[in-house]
This record gives sequence, structure tokens and C-alpha cells, in this order.
Amino acid sequence: MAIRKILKIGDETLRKHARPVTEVDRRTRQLLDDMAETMYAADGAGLAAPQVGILRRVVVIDVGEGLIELVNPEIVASEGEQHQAEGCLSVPGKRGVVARPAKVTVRALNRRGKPVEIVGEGFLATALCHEIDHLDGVLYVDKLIEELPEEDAK
Ligand code: GNR
Ligand code: NI
Repeated sequence: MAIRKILKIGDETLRKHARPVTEVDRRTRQLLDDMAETMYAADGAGLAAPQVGILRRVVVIDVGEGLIELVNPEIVASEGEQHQAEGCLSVPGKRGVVARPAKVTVRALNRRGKPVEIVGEGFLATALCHEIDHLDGVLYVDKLIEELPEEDAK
């Protein structure tokens, strides 16, 4: 495993569309391992591959309920709305409120290439949306409804 460097806002890679993984192989699993290690080292709640310079559709999330690894995640259903304070490891020292669905259903592949479906509510729904946005070059600051005074930007 290895900790990878997290790109910061201003790096054009963060603004690009990430391509689907065509085969979940050892390299994908290595990437997932490195992303989890990098996320935990940075004390983040999630990380998307473009943040470590890899334009593939891979994300990891841990909102305190254990590690979630998703390859080619897609939101297939969403409902409701919530306003949560967000931060981003690629936008240090800032936080702000974004409107997101209250509940999302996401389909993806796991590290063995098996289809999985996860349903997230509350902060997990926010984290899923935040990470999937990264795969499309979107940062939460593009969607701010209110900027908050900086502190604890996580
Ligand atoms: O660490 C993170 N915290 C966070 C807080 C609210 C909403 C989303 C997040 S994700 C963020 C880590 C990150 O930048 N993931 O892309
Ligand atoms: Ni982020």
C-alpha cells in the first residue's frame, strides 16, 4: 500500500471526466488499497480517484461505518433534499453548505467486479454524491449555497 498525493483545486485533472473501469483487476485493487490508505491518513470521509491523479471511476468512502469501495458507481435513485456542511481534501481550509438528496441508491462494482447496490441516507448520501461528482470533474464549491467560516474543513 502507499499513500498517494492529493491534488488541490487549480489542478486541471480535478476538472476532467473520469472514464469507467473496464476490468476490475489487480491494478484496480491496488488503487483501492492506496486510496483507502490515503483517505485515512488525511482523515477524510471519502476519496475519488481523480483526487490522486487517476481519471478512472473509483471511489472509497468511510463515514464511520466501515470502508466502502465502489468501482463505476452510478446513482440510480434519489429522493428528498438535505443541506449539509461539506469540505473537500482538494479544497483545504474551506467548508460550505450544499443541497443534496436525502437518500440515494448507488449501483457499482465491488473489488471483485461483482455488482453491488448501496442505499445511503444522511451524511452517507452526501458523501456518495460528493465522490461521484468528483468523477465528473465537479467540486462541492461549484454547488455552494452558503460558505461557512473555516475550521474543521472535513
Ligand atoms: O473528508 C471529507 N469530508 C466530507 C464532509 C462532508 C461532505 C463530504 C465530505 S468528503 C471529504 C473528503 C473528500 O474530499 N472527498 O472527495
Ligand atoms: Ni472531495
